[in-house]
Formats: sequence, C-alpha cells, structure tokens
Amino acid sequence: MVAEFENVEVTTDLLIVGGGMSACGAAVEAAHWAKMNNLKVTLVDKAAMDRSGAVAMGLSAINQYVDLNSGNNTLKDYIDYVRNDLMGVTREDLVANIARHVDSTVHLFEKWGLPIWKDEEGKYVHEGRWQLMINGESYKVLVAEAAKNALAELGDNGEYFERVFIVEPLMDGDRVAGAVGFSVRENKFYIFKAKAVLVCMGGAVHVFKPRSTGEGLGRAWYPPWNSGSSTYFTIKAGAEMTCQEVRFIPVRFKDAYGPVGAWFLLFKSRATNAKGEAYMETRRDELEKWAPYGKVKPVPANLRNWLGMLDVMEGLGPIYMRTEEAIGKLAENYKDDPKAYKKKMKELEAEAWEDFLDMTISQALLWAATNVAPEEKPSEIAAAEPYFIGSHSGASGAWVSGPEDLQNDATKSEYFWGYANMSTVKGLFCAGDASGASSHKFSSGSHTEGRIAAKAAISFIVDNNTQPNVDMAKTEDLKKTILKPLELFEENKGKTTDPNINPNYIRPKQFMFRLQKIMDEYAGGVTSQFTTNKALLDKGMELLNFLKEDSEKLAAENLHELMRCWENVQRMWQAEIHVRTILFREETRWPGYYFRSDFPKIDNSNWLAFANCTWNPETGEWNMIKRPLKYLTQ
Ligand code: SFD
Ligand code: AMP
Repeated sequence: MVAEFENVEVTTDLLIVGGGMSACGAAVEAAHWAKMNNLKVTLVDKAAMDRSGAVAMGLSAINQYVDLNSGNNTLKDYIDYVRNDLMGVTREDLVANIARHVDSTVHLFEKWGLPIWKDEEGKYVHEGRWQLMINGESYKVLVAEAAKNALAELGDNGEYFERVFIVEPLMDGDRVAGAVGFSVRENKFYIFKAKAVLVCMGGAVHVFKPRSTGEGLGRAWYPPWNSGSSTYFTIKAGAEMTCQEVRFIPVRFKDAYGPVGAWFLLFKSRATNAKGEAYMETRRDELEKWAPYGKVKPVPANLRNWLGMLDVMEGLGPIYMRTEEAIGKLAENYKDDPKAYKKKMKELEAEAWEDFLDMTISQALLWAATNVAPEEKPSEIAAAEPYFIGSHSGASGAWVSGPEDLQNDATKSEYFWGYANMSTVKGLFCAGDASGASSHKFSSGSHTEGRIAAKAAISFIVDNNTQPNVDMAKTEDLKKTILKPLELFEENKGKTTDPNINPNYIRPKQFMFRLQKIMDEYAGGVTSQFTTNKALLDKGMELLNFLKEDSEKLAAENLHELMRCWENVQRMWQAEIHVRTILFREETRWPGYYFRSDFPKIDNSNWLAFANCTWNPETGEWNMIKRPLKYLTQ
C-alpha cells in the first residue's frame, strides 16, 4: 500500500497550511515581502480555496471593523470590549495589534469587489458598533482570488496546493522544518520542507455531539471540515497552547444554526421564553454574581447565553427570537402611509432572508420548509454544542508572541519573544482560529492576523535563512503511520460480511460518535446542560484514553475516509487538551460556555490568569502552566 503512494517533495521558504481567511491574508502579505527578499511562498489547503473554511457559504457581516478614522472609537474601546467579553482573560497586545490594522483589511476587501452596505450618505451601514453589513455570498471567492493573484505575482516562487490534507509537523530539533500530508484525490504523499510554517487550519467542530443527529447529522454552525488540525499540528510540534478551556457556544436559530447577530443588533430583536418573558431583563440580577464582568455593556456573550440557559433549565423553553415583533417595530413609523409601509415591510423581509442566504443557507431552507415568515412568526433559538475557535467569542489556540512596539514594561517579558504571532516553537507561526487569547477577530481580523503573521514569518526567514534539516527516515515512518488505516481496511475487510462491523478495525464515523458521546456526557455538552465536575472529567479522561488506544485501529476504505480518520484523530487531541485544561482551572468563569458544579463561582483572586499547557514530543507528557495576565491598559 505504502509503495503505491508516490512521494512529492516540495521545498519552500514559507509554508502556509490552510486556505481560509487567515491563510488568504497571509498569502497576500507574504507575497509582498517575499518578492522583496526573493523568497518562495507555498500554500496548502485540504479543500478548494474559493469555498474553503468557515466562509465557504459566505457571510452577511464583517464583524470586526474598528473605524479608527471616524474618531468615534479608539483602540482602547476595542480592547476593553474584548477583555470584558472574555471575562478578563485576554492578551491585549494581540487584540490591539489586529484592531489597529483591521480597517485597512476591510478597505482591501471593498477594493477587491466586496459589496459593503452603504447608507444614503455613502457611509458603511453598521450592524452594531463593530460590525458592518455586507452582501457576502461570494466573500470567500474574492478573498481567495486576491490570494491566488498575489501568489501568481511571485512566478515560480509562489504556488498553492488544493485538496492536500496536512497531518503532522516536521521538526529539526526545536525548529519547525515543514509538514507532511496526503492528497485526498490521488495516491500522493506530500513532504513540504520549509524555513517557517504558518498555521491557518481553522478551529474544531464535531468534537462534541452536535444537536443535529439522525437526518440532520453533520449540520453545525461552524464548518464541519475544520476538525482541529491547527490544534493538533501545534501541540505535536511542542508549542505552548492557551485558553483551551475557552470553548465557544453560540446561541443560534434552532436546528439550522442561523446566526443571531443581525437579529439582535441590526433588527434589535428580543428573545423571550414560553411565557413571553425576556431573560435579559428578568434574569438581570444574576449578572451581579459574575462581577465585574456582569456589569459591563454589552453583556458578555457567555453571560447572555447563561441567562437564557437558566430559563431553559427551569423548563421555561422554548426560547424564541421575536422576529415578528422586531420587524413590526422597525416598520411602525411607516404605518400612516400604506404604500411606504408595504415597501418597508418588503425591504425588511428581504434583509431577513438575505442574512441567512448569505451565510447559512440551510436556515433559509428550514424556514421555507416549516412555513416560517419571519415578519409573522417567531423562530426558536438554542445554545449550540461547543466549538473550538479562537477567532470568534472563544479563545483557544496557540500561545504566540505579541508585537514588540505595543508592549509595556510589565507585558514585554511575558508576551514578547521576537516575532509577532510566532508560537513558542522556532519558525512556527499561527493566525486566525489557530492563535489563542485574541478573540473577536472574526473574518476580517483573521485575515488581518494572517497578514501580520506572514510579514513576521518572512522576517524570521530573512534572519534565519537556512533550510532546516528533514530526517527522511522519519518522514517514511510518518508515511507508514498516516497510510496505515488504508492497509488495515484492505487486510481485514473480508473477515466480516458487513464492512462496518469488524473486530479488527474501527471506521472513522463510529470513532467520531464515541468521541462525541464522551465529550457530550463528561465534558459538559448539550446533554449534560454544559455542566461538568472533576469526577466526570476524570471519567471522561479514562474513556478518552481507551479511545486513543483504539485510534491505532482506524480503518479507511479510500482516500476520503483516510482524511476522515485523521480528522478524528485531530479532534481527539483537541478533546484531550480541552478536558485537561477544564480540570486545571478550578473555577467557573464562563458559565454560559461551561459550568464546573464543583467550583461554581468565579475566582478572581486565583484564576484571573491564563491556563496554558504543553505536550512534550519526546516524553509524551503534558505540562499545565498558569501564566500571569498583564494588561496594556487599565
Ligand atoms: O455572524 C486544512 N464568522 C464570521 N465572521 C465575520 O466577520 N462575520 C460574520 O458574519 C461571521 N459569522 C459566521 C462566521 C463563521 C461561520 C461558519 C458562520 C457565520 C456560519 C467567523 C469567520 O468566518 C472566522 O472567524 C474566520 O473564517 C476564521 O478564519 P481562519 O483562517 O482561522 O479559519 P477558516 O477561514 O475556517 O480557514 C480554515 C482553512 O484551513 C483549511 N484546513 N488545510 C489543510 N490541511 C488540513 N488538515 C486542514 N484543516 C483545515 C480549511 O480548508 C480552510 O481553508 S457569525 O455567525 O459570527
Ligand atoms: P453572532 O451572529 O452571534 O455570531 O454575532 C455577530 C456579532 O454580533 C458578534 O460580534 C457578536 O459578539 C455580536 N452580538 C451578537 N448578539 C449580540 C448581543 N445580543 N449583544 C451584543 N452583541 C451581540
């Protein structure tokens, strides 16, 4: 089997793994600096860049636009917003670095052809203070086009590979030396040798059992094909990881996961329970318990979740997004003029449908299938299963260096080690969902962070312009391990009448179900009302260890299934690091993300700190580390 796979060796200077928002930003920026230094840039995506990653379907808003030129907002305003939303735990240097450059990224998007809504005066239409409305069904296509054009400008020094799944990092001692992966279309094993690697492989979905099971299986809010590759890759390289307990639970339109931002911010909708009560008002007193963060505006995302969850746990569901009430209110002023009223209602109806058609088409389909007219009937919303994404309102990712110029005396020794967005491993950079403790970057901030990281990576290469050594015997071992599931299937498939049931192997789907059940029941998923404790987590770890043993028996019928095998191994590592970090942090800080019933309170005296960890590639041991929180501003 291994012999049937041709080795493809690619030697480059900068290797960008992933082809989503941050990778596309990275390609554009890297091309500029690579050209000046005569360096080569290579990008590898498991899918096709035009529609890969979280923005595949498009988006209806740009969620980070700081609008610094307007004079209405300062960098500090944005930093405060993020710090408060994350209940104090954030790297302000990273947040500020993205925030000071994000506006220029948004202006690039517009230049490349992205239609941003404008009002009569030609100003951008804001969804909320930091968000802009867009006609974004082709958002990813044009961002990918710009990235490909930039790489093309480099001639032989710019190239990209699509449908190549990256599995493992290659190391030369303590420096990253490249990556290996395989084509999901042809029998080809790829060995990428690089002077620096930028990880942009998104977050992790389907680590927890999703609400969508049975005929809806696979439906999730975040893209199901982001399967924890960034986390796995950085852990395996030995990089320090951060905020792995800070999962994200979005409240979404129930069953098709339509986002709520436009409804809450643009349409100014309320959410109410079965009795018509608005939990944000009736539960306001609860916020006192989570001081000082319960007192800030806007109320942090996890606390908004928490107030709604309290209603659900008391049996006061369903919770409804009151779309009909919101649309009614927005059209109220037009009531005296029937023609104008009809026009306004049509306009609002179109905006409501477009919001979903731009980014979560299945929600529009579900509305159509269930006779929902949003101007007439409310829709149910619910807290989704947990996701791991450092770019939205979660914070998991690698621990990376901040920029030098933004540090103060207190932060510099902790948060700066030479190159912006470089992890604790030499030459290994991270951006977007792959970098931690810098939430609220979203699509625009991820693209911006890709640009920042790529510029720093090129500078690293200029300063360390030697090709690291790649041990080819090790890559052959990796090849054998990575292709083993194909071999296992081939050898054993005839031993039972049903290929799904075989004592000699486990298929990736079954494996994923087991992983999801463990996480759901022991690590605070939907079934356990997002609640867990030490005893449950210890039991979960025990079961995860059995699963880890069985991962050696994953079997694949074809290349597509081989990808599924490795996606699930990567998810399993994401699960393990999550459980370990939840165990480590002995408090409840984000009750609407997870609740530790044995430590039910926020503990600012002990835990206003980062929970970090490393996995030692030599010994296989985990090391948990508490790192101090130091702010740039007061
Ligand atoms: O409202 C491998 N996001 C939103 N951002 C906004 O700015 N506005 C919105 O309206 C947003 N909304 C939203 C969003 C996402 C989704 C799914 C929906 C709605 C339905 C968030 C952003 O999309 C997100 O922050 C960024 O896209 C993050 O960027 P990045 O680069 O970290 O991840 P990516 O774009 O998903 O790209 C990942 C890439 O990695 C590839 N990949 N390649 C090789 N080998 C492997 N093993 C790989 N594993 C993954 C992927 O193919 C992809 O190219 S709202 O709901 O918040
Ligand atoms: P979402 O659709 O939930 O991903 O939200 C999109 C953007 O709107 C993000 O920046 C959210 O933080 C923000 N947002 C969503 N709902 C609210 C709310 N009720 N109050 C304040 N901000 C919100």
